Amino acid sequence: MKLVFVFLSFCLLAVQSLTFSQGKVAKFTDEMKADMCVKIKAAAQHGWQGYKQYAWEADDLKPLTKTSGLWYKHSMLMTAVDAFDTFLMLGLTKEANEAKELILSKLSFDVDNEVQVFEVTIRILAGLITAYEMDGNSKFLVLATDLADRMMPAFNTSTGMPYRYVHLQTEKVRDSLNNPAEIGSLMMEFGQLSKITGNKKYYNAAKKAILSVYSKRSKLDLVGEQINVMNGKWVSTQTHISGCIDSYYECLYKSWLLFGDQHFKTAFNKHNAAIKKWLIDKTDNGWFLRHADMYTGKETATTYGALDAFYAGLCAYAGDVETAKHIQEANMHMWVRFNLEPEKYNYRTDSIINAYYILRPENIESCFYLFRATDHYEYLWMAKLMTDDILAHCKTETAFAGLKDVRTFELVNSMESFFFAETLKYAYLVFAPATAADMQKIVFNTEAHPFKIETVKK
Ligand code: DMJ
Repeated sequence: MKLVFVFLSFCLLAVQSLTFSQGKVAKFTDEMKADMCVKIKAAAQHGWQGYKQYAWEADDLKPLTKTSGLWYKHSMLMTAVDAFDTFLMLGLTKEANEAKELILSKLSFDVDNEVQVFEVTIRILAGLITAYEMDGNSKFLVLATDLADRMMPAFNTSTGMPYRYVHLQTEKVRDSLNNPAEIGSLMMEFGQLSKITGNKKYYNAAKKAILSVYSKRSKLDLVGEQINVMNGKWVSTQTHISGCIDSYYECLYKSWLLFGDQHFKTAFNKHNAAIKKWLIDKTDNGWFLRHADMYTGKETATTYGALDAFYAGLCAYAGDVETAKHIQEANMHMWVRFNLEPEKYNYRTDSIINAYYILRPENIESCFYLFRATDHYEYLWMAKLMTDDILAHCKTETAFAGLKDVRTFELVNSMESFFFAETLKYAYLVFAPATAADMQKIVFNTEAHPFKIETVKK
């Protein structure tokens, strides 16, 4: 059995390299694109149906036990808020109306919840801002402003970098050991709220925070993965582009696009040059990114994974298609090597470190940016393969579930809200007409909520 499995994996890899590396990529027809869009819309409806049936008003659905899940004491309607703008972009009007009705009738932040600033900002605050921008109902903006105001005490530190947790009623803050991703990724949401409301305090607080991280970079222009927000000292000097750092880089570039503030562009350019110099590891299977020490640049691990896959898309978005292409080759290798991509993988020893797959979007997200940058069919084929794998192996009777182990397809009892916000959205947008997401007019936050570049003030 094991031998058959190894043989099949080998064949799949061989087919993959023939399909994607010869420069002779088969045409992806308009009919095929339309078919993919239909499938993805049906998947979004299936997942939402499961949430409605078994987890209505909760944060998320536990798809295997058919029960509901809460992040904190009181529901923040994580799934509904994260999914709303995806339903709008996919043209799922009924589902969008159901989510809107639920949010506007039930969501309140005057609750006894201590929340993680980063997660609640990228999912809930962002979802409410885009809901306001796309739908126009001012109640979304009232909710967004209330939430942001309740989180503002987190920024009250000598460095300007926020605490990780804040209580929504008491303003009590907790956990001064934060990381660049959780600090820097607040810029787009708080900044956009300032643009809409005309109140600069959100923009200023988030800008001070992200540039404070930048000011702590090493001489190599790299940052570590954990920092004390009280004294600005690095607690971990490990550097990479994975979790804890990833969206800090992403948000610097995107904040420049969104606000036109040169500080962000300068910071992104410096960091990006350093990433390319110190972290890119060119292998026969594509370009991976290593872990290293931020002060010496010395390699500390050859670990890569599902989260790292975003960087190909970011490079393509920032105009460096050549680098993006090679990294996407590595992303694709990681995907087909094990049926589906694992959370963490040692690309040098070719072994899995963490075998789970929790419906993450980054690899398909990179296909989206690369297709938009090149118009090359190969990124449609890649996105199709990934989407089909997810639909085949993660679909349950009630909704969708992550995998405990990508080698065995054993399921895990979780359907993350980013499956709606990001995975299904990027999958759909790769195949949909370009007008479905006009990238001259919007910038996606790290959770794929589309912020308008020109915002009409309220
Ligand atoms: C999302 O919440 C965001 O994309 C974040 O930046 C990283 N992790 C998840 C998706 O994998």
